[in-house]
Amino acid sequence: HALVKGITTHIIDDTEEARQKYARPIQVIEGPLMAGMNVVGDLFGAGKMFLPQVVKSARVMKQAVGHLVPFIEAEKAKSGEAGKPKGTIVMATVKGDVHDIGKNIVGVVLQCNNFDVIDLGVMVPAKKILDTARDREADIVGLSGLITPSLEEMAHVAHEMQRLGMQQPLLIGGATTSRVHTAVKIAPNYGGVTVYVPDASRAVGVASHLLSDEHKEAYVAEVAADYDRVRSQHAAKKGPALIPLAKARANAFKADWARYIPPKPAFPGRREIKHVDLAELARYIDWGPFFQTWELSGPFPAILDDAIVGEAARNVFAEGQAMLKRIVEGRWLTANGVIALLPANSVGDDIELYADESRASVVLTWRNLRQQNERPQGKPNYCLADFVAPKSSGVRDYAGAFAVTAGLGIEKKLSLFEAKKDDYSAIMLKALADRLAEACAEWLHMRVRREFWGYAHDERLDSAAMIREEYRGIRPAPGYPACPDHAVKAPLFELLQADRIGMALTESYAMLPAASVSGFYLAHPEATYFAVGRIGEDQLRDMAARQRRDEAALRRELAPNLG
Ligand code: B12
Repeated sequence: HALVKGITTHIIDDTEEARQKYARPIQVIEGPLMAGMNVVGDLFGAGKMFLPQVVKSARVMKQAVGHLVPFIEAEKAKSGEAGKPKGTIVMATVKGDVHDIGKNIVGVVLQCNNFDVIDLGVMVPAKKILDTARDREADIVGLSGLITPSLEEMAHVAHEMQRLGMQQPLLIGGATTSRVHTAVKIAPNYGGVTVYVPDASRAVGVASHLLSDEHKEAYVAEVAADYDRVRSQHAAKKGPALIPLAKARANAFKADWARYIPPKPAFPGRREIKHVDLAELARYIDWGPFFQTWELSGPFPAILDDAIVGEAARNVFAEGQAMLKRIVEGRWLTANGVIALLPANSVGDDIELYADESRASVVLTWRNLRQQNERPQGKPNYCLADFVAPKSSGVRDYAGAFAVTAGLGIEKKLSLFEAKKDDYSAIMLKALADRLAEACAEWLHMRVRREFWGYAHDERLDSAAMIREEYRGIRPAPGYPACPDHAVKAPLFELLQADRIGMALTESYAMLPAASVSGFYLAHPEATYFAVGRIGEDQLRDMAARQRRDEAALRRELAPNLG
């Protein structure tokens, strides 16, 4: 009962009582605990129980197992035998990437279903993943990644598995991964089976099929046939009709620069904003994605009254609020930000940021991509550079850069939760840190508009209006659809000296701490978000020339936009 309901209060006493009742400690796991987890698994599979509850049940299970392990070990030392899990899965977030909420959720759900999960954490090089898989005789390897550079790293791991003659199934998951990408770019590197897993609820079914003597063959054949189909559809797919880059440029968005008077930043230059008041940030939280993390779908606040997920949403929301209060009052996290507001002009599709008003010294060139798909009549082919006055116009425009984090100090609390085998609280804390990071980006952008740049000093929007982006200006973040190139974060971090507020970049341009956001500020009233989408070979060549980079390397980086 405690397990299914996720109640931890008497778990050690109850487990001890059960241990004394059964002949062997392993029987407590194989008997009542597994029976409870099976109920949880079935209810989750049938859509009658939701992820927060599953993770809470897993917490009960882990704590109970934690109590039993010493007894099992003692017995094993005597008899030499142990209980057998369904299979061993080595999981990791790939090299260069720092995101692990999704992976951790999958790990918990698999453990609930009696899989032995060896979680190697984040930023794990291929060699370590594959050495571990070999040494621990893993049955399955699972990879996770959130940002596009991780896609290439996953293809590399698959390639390595082939080179090493491995046979284990490879599971692929994480926000940027997809069935098409897995079928087209990852699976062909590896002779073993590669499967894309869209979410935690699917992971158990996939792993069980792959390890079942009865179902494996048919399942592998089904996946192979499906991916063959995906590959041929992908090869045959024409995608949107593209126009030549020159034509796209001719159809750029054209602001009326002759009549535009760019607002001059009230406080130009670099500025650190440290130890931001977390209580203040809490007011700017967009709760929508919080429910997404917990796999509860629906818009906030309507989700709280939803007929199906409403109760689960209310519970996890209440517990999220309670932990948020503890984060704020106990100062569990530190939120810092840094901005730079600088003279800027566009030169073609590039945006140049200058050291000072002389505009003689370029401190950062942000090279942007332009939409190249055929646009409906009257619609421009956007590029972010369109929103900054061209150098040739003589108009003295400005742009901003920012980096914020709300994840400083998180490890201390996380290790406490991990020591207590409390995945639920660890995932909750990470999800809240992410929300605070986004809120910090929102809050700082508001202060930039109202004070530091000051072009909207009388702006007064409530947080709902802010979430709807009813303000002037945008804050595009590298990696988002309007600016898919992550690499610009390197010069951006240098310009901002982001290390001084405790932030760093990995080799794949993921930011540390994980709960971080960085990007640019553009203030033109008509500046808007858009998706660059597919680009042509001519734009790839043009970009390689602008960046003075090897075309092949750039091709790999821009692969998601090349189709
Ligand atoms: C919340 C969020 C964030 C949070 C952090 C999220 C986190 N900790 O994971 C914050 C606000 C910090 C953030 C920041 C950024 N983000 Co963001 N973010 C999102 C968002 C809105 C939701 C992601 C999420 O949490 N989903 C819920 C979790 C539980 O799902 P999940 O991770 O996908 O995991 C599930 C499955 O994928 C699967 N799974 C995952 N791993 C594994 C492993 C195995 C083995 C298996 C079987 C299954 C499996 O099961 C999981 C559970 O169901 C997405 C958009 C979207 N709708 O996906 C963008 C998104 C992921 N972000 C994106 C980007 C670009 C960024 C930034 C680079 C922006 C910037 N310049 O600042 C930064 C990077 C941060 C950093 N540290 O480097 C892009 C990435 C695409 C790209 N081109 O690279 C996305 C897709 C948005 C977009 N549309 O462009 N982000």
